[in-house]
Amino acid sequence: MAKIKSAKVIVCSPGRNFVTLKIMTDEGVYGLGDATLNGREKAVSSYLEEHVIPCLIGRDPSQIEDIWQYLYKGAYWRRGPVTMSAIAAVDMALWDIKGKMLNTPVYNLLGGKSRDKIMVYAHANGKDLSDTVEEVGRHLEMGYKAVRAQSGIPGIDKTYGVPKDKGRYEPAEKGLPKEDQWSTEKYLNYLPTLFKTLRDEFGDEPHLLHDCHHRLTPIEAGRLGKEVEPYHLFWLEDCTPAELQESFKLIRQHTTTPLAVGEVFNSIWDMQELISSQLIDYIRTSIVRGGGISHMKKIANFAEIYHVRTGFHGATDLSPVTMASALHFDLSINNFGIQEHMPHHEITEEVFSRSYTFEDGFMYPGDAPGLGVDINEDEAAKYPYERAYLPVNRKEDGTMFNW
Ligand code: EZ4
Ligand code: CO
Repeated sequence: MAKIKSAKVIVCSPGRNFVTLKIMTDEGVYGLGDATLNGREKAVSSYLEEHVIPCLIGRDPSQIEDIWQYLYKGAYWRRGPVTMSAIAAVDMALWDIKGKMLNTPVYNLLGGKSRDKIMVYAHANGKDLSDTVEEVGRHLEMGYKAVRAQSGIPGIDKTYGVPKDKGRYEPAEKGLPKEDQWSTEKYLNYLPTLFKTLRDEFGDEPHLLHDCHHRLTPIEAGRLGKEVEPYHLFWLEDCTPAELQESFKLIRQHTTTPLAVGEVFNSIWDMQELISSQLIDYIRTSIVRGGGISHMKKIANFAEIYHVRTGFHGATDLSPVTMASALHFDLSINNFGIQEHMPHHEITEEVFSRSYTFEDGFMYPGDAPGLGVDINEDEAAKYPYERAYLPVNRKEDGTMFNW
């Protein structure tokens, strides 16, 4: 029986902050897990270092489910993004180790391939209407079959999804939180025009998505969903903050636009009613947020009964270790919907090597044993942690709002 010999947390900032757990066995095999929680990185790294790693030493790394239950039930304090990100990191690393020890890719351990390729969606971020049209066109030319369109809103200074300079959008910024501005009225008046223009320009075929980023009330979301119905979005994401799961009943009464929710959720109990009452169409929780591969398997299997498919979060704050885990998972389940793909910074790719690939709008996890991701610790050491936060958001009159 192999034993966990040691484990360490690597915090680095190649382009942005990442927290990576590396678990070593006494047989020389190691596994990687992602523990990055955007803007709260050090809370998870200290949770792992102070409270989790000491409990792992000497355990059998093949007992993934038992270790998951030990960390979840054994903490007494259940759920929450810090705890669940830490458990997720351990879980990913153990699946990675199991794959390496059995010399097979993780998707094989999850039931094998359920499809040949994984459809991903890209981000098109424009400062205004014409810029957004251009960005959507650029991504379609790159081969993407699905594109999320976000745009600057006329009359609003700085908002979600709009890069400061042309090109890459990374919401977390160094230093203390920056402030965005918000007007629901200006947003709602503008958004249908954006999607009408995109359909006029690109026709019916490309899948178009949009992220409301938690900014509408249920009835406002109902209005927006209804008004964009002619442009048949693939999904409208996080239209309302979802702590109050029953609020989605109101949205459902008003629109047939498919709804995606859950990138901030961290356990099956955050979405139990949303799924079982069929109030959403896609569940967004990804491997790092939702307690790792083991817990996400339960979520995806539960969702399958209720016609809910997966649409995992895949922004740049999820490290290549989560991206790889997600791709193995996406390939293996039947109720896969789509996968978000926001390519990492070139510097990130110098620290993390990966066997997953992108081609013509689809991604592939590759056939390397385990997750197929590695970290170069010497490279990582060149990029120490830098404090960074997600922005906060205020209405035009100064009221603190949802970001
Ligand atoms: O704001 O990952 O759908 N994607 C998103 C992301 C999130 C960031 C938060 O860390 O909503 O851009
Ligand atoms: Co989102």
